[in-house]
Amino acid sequence: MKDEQSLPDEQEEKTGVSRRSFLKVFTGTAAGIGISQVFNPALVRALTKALEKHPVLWIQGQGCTGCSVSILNSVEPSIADVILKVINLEFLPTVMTSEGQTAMENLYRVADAYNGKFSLIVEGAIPTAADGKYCVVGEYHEKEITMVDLVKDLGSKAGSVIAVGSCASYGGIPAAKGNVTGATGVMEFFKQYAIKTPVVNIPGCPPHPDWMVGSLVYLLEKGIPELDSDGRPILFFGENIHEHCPRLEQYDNNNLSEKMSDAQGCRMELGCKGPNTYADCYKRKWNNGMNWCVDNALCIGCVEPGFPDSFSPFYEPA
Ligand code: FSX
Ligand code: SF4
Ligand code: SF4
Repeated sequence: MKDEQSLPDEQEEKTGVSRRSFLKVFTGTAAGIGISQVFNPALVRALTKALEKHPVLWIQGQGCTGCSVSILNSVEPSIADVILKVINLEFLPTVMTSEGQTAMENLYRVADAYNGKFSLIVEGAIPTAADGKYCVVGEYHEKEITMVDLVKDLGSKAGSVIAVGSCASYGGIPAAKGNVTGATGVMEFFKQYAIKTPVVNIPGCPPHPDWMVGSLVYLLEKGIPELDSDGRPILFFGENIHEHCPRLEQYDNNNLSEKMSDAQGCRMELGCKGPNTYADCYKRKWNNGMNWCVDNALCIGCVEPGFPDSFSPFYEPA
C-alpha cells in the first residue's frame, strides 16, 4: 500500500482524479488483489502534462456503439473525470456536439497539427469491400469519407492506435460468417496497407471500461504495454478465466449447473467458454463490480480472436 499512501494530495488536486480510482483500474476490484507494479505514484501528476501534447481521436466504424456506451459506464474514475481531466479527447461522434463539416475539419486539423503524436482509438470493424462504401463516416470538402479512408489516413499519422472492442481488434460480429462487407480488424487492415503504427487491441464485446481507460492511460504515460500474441495487454488479458473462476471447485467436484437459473454450479455443460478465454472479468467484475457473466449466465469468449464464430453455438460445451 506504500504507493497509494505516498501519492501526495496535491496531485489529486491538480487532476481532480483520485488515487483510488486509478488503483482500482489497475488492480481489479476483488478484495485481496495486490497493487500492481504498473501503478506509478507519479502517474496522475504526469498525465495532465503528457496528454496536452497527445490528443485522442476516437472514430467509429462497423460496430454497435457498445464500446462507447461501456466506457461511458466508467464509474471510478468517472467518465467525466477521464474526458475533462485526464485525456484530451478531441473527437468521439457518440458524445460530441460538433457535427458535419465542422466536426470533420476539426478531426483533420488535430491529426495534421499533432502528426505522429496523437492517439487514434478505433471502434468497430472496417468494411473493406465495395471500396469501403459500406461505411461512409462523413463528408470533407464535398467528398464522402469512408471508414477505410479514415483508418488509412489517420492510422498512418497517429503515434499509436487502440482498437477498442472485438470488432476493431479482430473483426468481431461484422466479420462473422456471412460477412459480405469485407469487415476486418485494425491490425489486419494495417497489414494490407503496410501501415506501421503500433496497435494495442482491447477486445471484448464490449470491452470493460477499465480495460479501455487503463490501457489508454498506460499507453500515454509509459508507452505500449506488454502484449500477448493477439495484441492484447497482458495486464488485463493475461489470465485464463476457467483457471481462476470462483466456480472451479464446483467444476472439479462435478457440480454442474443444468439450467441458467441454477444459482450454483459450473456452467460448463451450458456452454461456458471460460476454458478458452483470457481476461480478468472473474476478479474485476462488471457494472462497477456488481457481477459478471458467469454469475448471470456464462462466458461466451467475447475477447478472443475468432469470436463469435469459433465459439458458436454458445449453448454447446467448448
Ligand atoms: Fe463491436 Fe463496439 Fe461488440 Fe458492439 O461498437 S465489440 S459489436 S459490443 O460495441 O464494436
Ligand atoms: Fe470454468 Fe465456466 Fe465452470 Fe467457471 S463456470 S469453472 S469458467 S467452465
Ligand atoms: Fe466476455 Fe467472458 Fe468476460 Fe463475459 S466473462 S465479458 S463473455 S470474456
